[in-house]
Amino acid sequence: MSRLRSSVDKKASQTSVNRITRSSSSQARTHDGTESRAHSGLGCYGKQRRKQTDPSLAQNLSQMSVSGQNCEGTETRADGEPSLEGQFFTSEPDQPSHAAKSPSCGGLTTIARLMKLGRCKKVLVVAGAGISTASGIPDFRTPGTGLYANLEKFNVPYPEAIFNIDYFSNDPQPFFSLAKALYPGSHRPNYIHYFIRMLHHKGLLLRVYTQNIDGLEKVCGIPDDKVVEAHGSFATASCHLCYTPFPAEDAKVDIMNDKVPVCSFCSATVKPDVVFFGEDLPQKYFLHTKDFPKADLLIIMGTSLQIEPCASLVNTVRSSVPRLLLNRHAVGAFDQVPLRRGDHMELGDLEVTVRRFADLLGWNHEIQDLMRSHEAASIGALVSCCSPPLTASRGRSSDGDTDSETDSKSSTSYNSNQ
Ligand code: CNA
Repeated sequence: MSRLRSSVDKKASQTSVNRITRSSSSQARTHDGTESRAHSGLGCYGKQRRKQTDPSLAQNLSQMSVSGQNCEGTETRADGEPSLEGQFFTSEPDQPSHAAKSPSCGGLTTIARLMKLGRCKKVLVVAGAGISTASGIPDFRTPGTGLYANLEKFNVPYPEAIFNIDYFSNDPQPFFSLAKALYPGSHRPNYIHYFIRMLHHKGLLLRVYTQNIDGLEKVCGIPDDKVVEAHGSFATASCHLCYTPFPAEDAKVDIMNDKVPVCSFCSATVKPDVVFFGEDLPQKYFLHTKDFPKADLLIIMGTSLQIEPCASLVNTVRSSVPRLLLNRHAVGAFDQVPLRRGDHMELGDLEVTVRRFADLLGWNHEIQDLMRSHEAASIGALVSCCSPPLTASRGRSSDGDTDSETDSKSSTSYNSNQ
């Protein structure tokens, strides 16, 4: 079994061979508020948190606009050859978030070239909260806008308490307050989600392993069997004590109306099946044992790689497999010198980066068409109360045929070899 671990029990869990759990590495903030990995063993995130002058989450959400990228042109050398600069560069851990000024650009061109040469046909994506910030959902750790910087309103003693199952057992309100903001339905997928769907559309996506709980990968039309929601989702709910299933819609109605959903069997609190620290990861997560050894490209996007076991998962592709990090900062193994051979990164705003990636691949117009048609169909479906579910709109999209083709290719059980 795999479990989600908090930083506090990470060491203990490393000695466990049978259970993998979600964990978050210690992390400190530098004087300028940016992320920096703390190797000192400091575990109490809350003690490191600076007092925020503006606790308004709404305002922070509105500030979460896409910022410009500062490395234009680096990946488009005159000779059209990929620059290798990125392979040997890693940003200082305490560099400000506009680290894209660094010479770490170039990874995109290299990977796009490999893809165009047909050398990447089993692409794995490991995604985190950074892919959804452009949809207006704050991540955890971005200074100022991240949820960890805005926890005053949730009244928790330390940030990770909000996803701590023992804490939830005593006081579910902080999580339910957060859940109200995160519940799928009020946010739409953005260009990045549709880029991943385009990987699928092109028949290149082996699987996306997302740590997100917003469900936007599925909302944008990536079929279920191509998505591993490693930290669960709001799609189902159950009793946090006896695991008796509870209708997810009823749980949502209760939570949205500030009522605590209660188990009909044991009367304990029901929670959406979002994986908390100390809880088992979904069975589907174990697909990684088949997927990662056969991947020929790994794209890591929008994650701080601070939560186990996903953080370590990225190290399980074969050593010859190229890995591309798309993030605002260098994280995990990409934050070390020298970079592993075959590692590339492109630092900066993710949506900007992914648009450039799509341009290099010649996919931009297709993605925009796909996005337009899918979003239009989805809005149409929402407007009409009798409409079919959002995912059913795929068949009506302009790319319906091809997507259906790849969908049917991929619609085999996730236990298949794919
Ligand atoms: P995190 O620790 O907050 O890291 C996010 C990373 O993305 C950071 O390195 C950011 O710098 C980077 N980032 C954020 N926005 C952008 C951007 N626009 N451009 C480039 N980079 C950006 O979140 P992780 O995903 O690493 O941690 C996993 C946690 C977060 C999981 O347990 C999730 O459940 C949880 N989470 C999920 C959501 C969601 O479902 N959308 C939102 C918030 C937290």
